[in-house]
Amino acid sequence: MTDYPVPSYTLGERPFGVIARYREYLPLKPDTPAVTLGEGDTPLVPALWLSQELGCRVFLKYEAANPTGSFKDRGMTMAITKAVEDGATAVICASTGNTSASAAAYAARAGLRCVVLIPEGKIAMGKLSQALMHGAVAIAIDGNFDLALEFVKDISERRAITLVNSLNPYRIEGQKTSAFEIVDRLGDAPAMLSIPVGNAGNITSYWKGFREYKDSGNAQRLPVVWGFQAAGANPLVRGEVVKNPETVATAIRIGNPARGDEALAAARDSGGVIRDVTDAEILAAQRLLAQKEGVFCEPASAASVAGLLKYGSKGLPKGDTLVAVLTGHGLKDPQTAIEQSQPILHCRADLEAVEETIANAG
Ligand code: AN7
Repeated sequence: MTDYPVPSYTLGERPFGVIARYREYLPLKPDTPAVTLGEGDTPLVPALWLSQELGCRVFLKYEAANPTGSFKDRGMTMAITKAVEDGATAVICASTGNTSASAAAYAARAGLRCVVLIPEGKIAMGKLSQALMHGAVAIAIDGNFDLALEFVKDISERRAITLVNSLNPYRIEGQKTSAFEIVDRLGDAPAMLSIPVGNAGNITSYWKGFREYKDSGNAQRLPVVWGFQAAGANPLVRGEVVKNPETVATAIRIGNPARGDEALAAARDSGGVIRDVTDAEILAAQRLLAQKEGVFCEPASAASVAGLLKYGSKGLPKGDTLVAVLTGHGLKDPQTAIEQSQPILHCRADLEAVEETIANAG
C-alpha cells in the first residue's frame, strides 16, 4: 500500500467520483484511497430535436462533462488508483489525445511520472495542451496510434512502468460505471445505445456494465448496441486491419483496435451491429448537435449521432429510449469547429457599420 493522501475534510453526502459511487462493483481493496477528480455523474441530456427526428426518446450521455473533458476519466481514476495500490511510480500510454490528457491529469494528482506517445500532427490542440500542462513527457512519433500502442505495450512489459491504455482491465472497470449511471437515471437500461468505436474499450465497458447491472437486479433488460466507426478507420466493418487509417475524427483514427473482438461480440450479443459513417456525415452531425440541441461535442463523439441519422430508418426502438454517448468535448478540437463554421464577420469599430453588418447577416 502507498501513502496517497486521503483528504481529511468531507464533501457532504454526495459521493465524489465513480469509485466512491460504485465501489461495490469495482475490484478494489476496501481501504484503497481513490485517486479522483470527481469524474462521472455526467448529464443525460434529453435531445428534443433528435427525438422528433428519430421517433424515439433520445438522450445524450454527455461525457464531455468529466474533469478532463472526456469519458477517459472514468477509467483513469481506476487505472491510476490501482497503479498507486500496486506501488507504481510511472505510467505510460499511447493516445489519439484524450487518454493522454486524462492520464496526465490523474498521474499529476497521484504524483506519478506520466509518459504519452502520440501520432505526430494528428492530435487535437486542446488534448495536447492538457497533456503538456499536466507535465507529462509527451513523445510524438511519425507513425499512427496503432504503432504507438505496439511500442508502449512492449516498453511496459520490459520496464517498471504501468500501461494505462484500455488494455489495462481497470480502465474497463471504471468506464462501465457510465452504464450504471444511465440505468440509475432511467430506471432501466435504454432500448438502444449508440456509441463511437475506436480502440473499442468503451463499447466493451458499457456492455459489461449493462450486463452486470442486469445480473445484480438493477436493470430488467439489456440495450441493443450500435457502434460507429469512421469510414476511413473502419476495421470492424471491413473485418480486417486498416493499415493507414484516416479521418477528421482523430480520436478514432485507429486501424487495429485492441478490443475489436469484444466490440464485435457486444454488438452481436445485444442484437446490434457496428457500421461506419463518413467524415462529412460526422461533421454534419457535430453541427446539428451544436445548433439544434445546444450540445458541443468533438467529431469522434458525433459519430454516434451520425450513425443514427444515417441508418435510423430501420431498426430504431420507436417510442422507446435511446441513449447516444457523446464521448468528448467540442473544445478539445477548436480548429475543426472553426473550419466548418460560418466565418467571423469583420467590421469597423463604428456603431452604424455594426448595425448594417447585423442587418446584412440576416
Ligand atoms: C472522444 O485517447 O483511443 O473505442 O487514445 O477520444 O474506447 O477507443 C480515444 C478514443 C471515442 C473511442 N470518442 O473510444 C485515445 C483514444 C472519443 C475518444 C473514442 C475515443 P474507444
